Amino acid sequence: MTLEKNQSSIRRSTESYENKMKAQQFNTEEEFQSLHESLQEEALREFEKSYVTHEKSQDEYLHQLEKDLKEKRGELWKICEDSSLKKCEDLLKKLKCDVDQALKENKYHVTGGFDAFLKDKDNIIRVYNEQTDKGIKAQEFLKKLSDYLEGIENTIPKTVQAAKKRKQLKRGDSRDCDQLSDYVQDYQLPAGRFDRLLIQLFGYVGHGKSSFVNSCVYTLSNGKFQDLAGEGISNGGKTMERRAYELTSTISIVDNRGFAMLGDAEAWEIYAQLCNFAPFNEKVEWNKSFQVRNDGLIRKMKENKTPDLIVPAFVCSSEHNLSDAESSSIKMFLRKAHQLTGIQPFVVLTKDRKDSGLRTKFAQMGIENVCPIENYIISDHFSDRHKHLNFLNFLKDILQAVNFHLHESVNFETQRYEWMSFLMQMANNI
Ligand SMILES: Nc1nc2c(ncn2[C@@H]2O[C@H](COP(=O)(O)OP(=O)(O)O)[C@@H](O)[C@H]2O)c(=O)[nH]1
Ligand SMILES: [Mg+2]
Repeated sequence: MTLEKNQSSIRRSTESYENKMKAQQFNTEEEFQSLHESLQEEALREFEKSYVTHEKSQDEYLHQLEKDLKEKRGELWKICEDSSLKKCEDLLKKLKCDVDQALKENKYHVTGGFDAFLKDKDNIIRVYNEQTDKGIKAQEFLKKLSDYLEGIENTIPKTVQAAKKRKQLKRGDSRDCDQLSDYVQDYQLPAGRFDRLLIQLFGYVGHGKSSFVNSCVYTLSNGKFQDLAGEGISNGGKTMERRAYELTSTISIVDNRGFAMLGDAEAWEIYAQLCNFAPFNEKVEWNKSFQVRNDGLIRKMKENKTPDLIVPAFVCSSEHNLSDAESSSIKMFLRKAHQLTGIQPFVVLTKDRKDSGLRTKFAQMGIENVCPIENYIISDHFSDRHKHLNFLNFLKDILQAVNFHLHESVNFETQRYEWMSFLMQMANNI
């Protein structure tokens, strides 16, 4: 009988502890812990008063009660934590969404944008603080929000500065290696909208894509010439993978497997690369089943990654003889690449030969950016001012085309669905 009485006092004390804890809204871990301690103290005292003497000592009961309260504390803590986590995550997502939209619309990385950002930042922090019932994770998520905003705040002056520098590039500078190199090195994309700027190369096997990668890296590095991309049959074989090589912290150039002919399968694969749907550092397969293509698209669609801004660049040897049939399929292909990326493809004519008819052929296709160059190659890589200028001017022209493209306000989400539907439809017909 006394045992039951004592047990029921323990139950009552635990229930009373639980009810009082549940009735309270906590905003910090300290608040939670402090109430727990005072209610635990209260429960122990109450039990002491109601204890009825029997063979099990009061201390043993107190010890049991303490153990029960500790367990209850754990359960209640978990409930508070889960509900606070959900509330804070939802709120953070909503607040970030507004900033991301402003970044996409390029509201901050322009002259005067810094002040606009600071105003929005104050507003966001105020909205966050005003939201009640955020629970015990409120401080932790406030720190996350502040770090996120601070990250953006740090990039704005740099981008605006670089934009001003961009405007300072004068006409004569296209003959000045240092000016051009600074211009390329300092180039920044508006933060938040894109991850990197990628120059995506494609073209026939052996036309100089890997040598072009080596040449661009060499020109910007001021170091020794290196065969990074694997020119010709060095490195044990022809390029089979799509691989990005960093030129600056913003710009990378992407080497590719070359094709023997430009059929639908090859075109599909390159369109997928240009639309942010193809993987890096994997063997490029031209011929794939519908299922494999489809699965790849769906896998990429599920990734929630900041997109790369991709510029198409067709590499073609000046020595190549383009048949009429080839010309017409390349023309259609380049037009589609333009439509998909919003940027007219650049054509790099390697193994420069003054008498090559290709300059005219590409001009007749309506291509404005035809760049005849002589690559630095393993057997001939003496640094040459004229060659350096050619690569630097190519990069400068790319950046200017990108600047123009950035004026358009493109919604990446809408674009992604359009790309996906185009690629699926095309995959159906190969
Ligand atoms: N003379 C000359 N040879 C080049 C040029 N570009 C590439 N090559 C040579 O062409 C071959 C194929 O070049 P590579 O860059 O591997 O072509 P890829 O298959 O398109 O990557 C190599 O032997 C290079 O040395 C160039 O501009 N001039
Ligand atoms: Mg190659």
